Amino acid sequence: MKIQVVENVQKVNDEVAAENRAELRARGVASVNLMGSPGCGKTAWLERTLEVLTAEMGVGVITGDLTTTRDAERIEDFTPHVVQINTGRGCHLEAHQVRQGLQRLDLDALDLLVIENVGNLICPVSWDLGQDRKVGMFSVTEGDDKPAKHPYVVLAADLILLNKIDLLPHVRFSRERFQEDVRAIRGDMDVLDVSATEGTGMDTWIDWLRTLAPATGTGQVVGAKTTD
Ligand SMILES: Nc1nc2c(ncn2[C@@H]2O[C@H](COP(=O)(O)OP(=O)(O)O)[C@@H](O)[C@H]2O)c(=O)[nH]1
Ligand SMILES: [Mg+2]
Repeated sequence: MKIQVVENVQKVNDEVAAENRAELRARGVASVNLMGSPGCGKTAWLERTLEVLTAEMGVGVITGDLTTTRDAERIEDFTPHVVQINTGRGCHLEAHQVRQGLQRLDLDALDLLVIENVGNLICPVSWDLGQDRKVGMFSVTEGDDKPAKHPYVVLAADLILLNKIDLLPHVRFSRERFQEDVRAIRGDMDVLDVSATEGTGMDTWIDWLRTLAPATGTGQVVGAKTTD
């Protein structure tokens, strides 16, 4: 009986995620679900991204956090299109919460929506939100063994960002080992070294986002996946 309940919850989530996906497609908004540990630098990387990207396209952010509005307050300095979702004790965002977020955003003003998931490498992975792409973020301060220990985020992601690369000289971290472990899980996975504080990797990241969400304002989402 318990298993049945869990299955139903997941099924309802997938149905709502499909609605989110359909609505975002219909409104011409590409979407990215950004997942990573607490403190890996998701918000910092988004701040830096918005600094560049808002000059050429409409970018909205839905940010998930247990109890505070601090990330939304940070993002608000860069775009008015931001919604904070508080999950309470929930360790991940679910599609119905994103649905509520979408209802509070002016989708016609957006070309791209980035969803900053709750800081966690496990729970967010299995919950479809209706996004076009999933991005997994690690940082060098977490240690080079994290992809091996959290393979599911690597399996689910379309791109892996390795943040805080500026701190590489100061921490015990083997980029080779990190890369090898990622490739052992997903041979085709791209890993992009980035630094939110230095701006490293920003050009490549912005190009990746541009391909996903060309700033046409005409509702074209290029290469959007039809399924999650
Ligand atoms: N040195 C360095 N610190 C960073 C970088 N990115 C984020 N941080 C710091 O890491 C901490 C957590 O960042 P935050 O964006 O709040 O992480 P989040 O919890 O993943 O959203 C903050 O003190 C940031 O200033 C980076 O690229 N390099
Ligand atoms: Mg954050």
